[in-house]
Amino acid sequence: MTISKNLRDRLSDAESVCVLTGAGISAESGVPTFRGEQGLWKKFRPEELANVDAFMRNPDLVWEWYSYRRKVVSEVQPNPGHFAIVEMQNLIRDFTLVTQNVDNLHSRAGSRGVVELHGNITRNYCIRCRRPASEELVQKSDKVPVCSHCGGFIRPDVVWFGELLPPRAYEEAEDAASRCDLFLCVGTSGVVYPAASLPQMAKEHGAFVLEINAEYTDLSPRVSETLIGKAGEILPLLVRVMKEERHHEQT
Ligand code: BV8
Ligand code: ZN
Repeated sequence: MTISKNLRDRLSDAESVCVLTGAGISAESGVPTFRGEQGLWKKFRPEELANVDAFMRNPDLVWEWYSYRRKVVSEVQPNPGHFAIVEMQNLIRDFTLVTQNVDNLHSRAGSRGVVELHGNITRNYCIRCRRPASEELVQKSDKVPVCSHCGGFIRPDVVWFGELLPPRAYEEAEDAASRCDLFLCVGTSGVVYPAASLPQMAKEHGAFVLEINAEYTDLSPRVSETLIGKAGEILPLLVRVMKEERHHEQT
């Protein structure tokens, strides 16, 4: 993979970097993506399961889907793509990682202050009193558990379709996107809003927007450059170039 002169300069000079990740960065860890050919789960589309109505209509089915996904993410490891982002955070003073993923793999890899736009599947809470549910209550139930305090259903702490993103998280993401001079968009199909509006926001504020994806996406026509390939291979390469360029300047 050749790194263009333009991108090399950006990697060398960037003072403020914002990274947006989607399911593609976890694919090499073995976590199925949403809209890939292997699909996430049987015949259902995420939009049909990841919403409140589906949960209220059939809480056990939705709970089972999340229990399956929790089990998958507990059995996999972060991959070189996640670790490269940790290294990048150590190189850049003003660095923000924004993720759409709920699999907790960035935090497990060592990323600090991860902005979780769509929540985190390892956290659950009561829909009535909103108390956090204990790990052992969650683990032992294959049916939807009920809150030991008020009897309400327990749900995963993720943002479902039609639900607002956590306001503070989205604000932090918008701030980072509008002040960065380099925006990396990694492993996302750019289908889900408002997360998918962040690359455009960065570009409008003058950032160099680099897309890294296994294929071209809806975002591709609107970014500065697209690198086609695996995040787990491209991100370590970018960090190597960043180190070379910056070490070079330091000497
Ligand atoms: C809201 C948590 C507002 C749950 C998720 C019509 C037009 C525009 C918008 C809408 C619309 N109708 C409805 C909306 C709004 C809706 C939306 O955007 N819908 C889409 C489907 C059209 N958005 C919402 O509802 C949001 N809320 O807007 O509220 C509001 C206003 C007022 C009042 C009330 C509400 C909430 C959205 C959050 C939904 N929750 N997840 C869960 O996970 O169970 S979204 C879900 O999709 C995941 O979080 C996931 O991260 C996200 C995005 O998917 P991607 O990450 O991009 O994954 P995908 O599989 O699509 O793509 C993977 C990519 O990786 C591919 O491109 C592939 O090529 C690439 N890849 C694969 N392998 C690799 C790779 N790349 C590199 N290396 C590899 N190895
Ligand atoms: Zn409760």
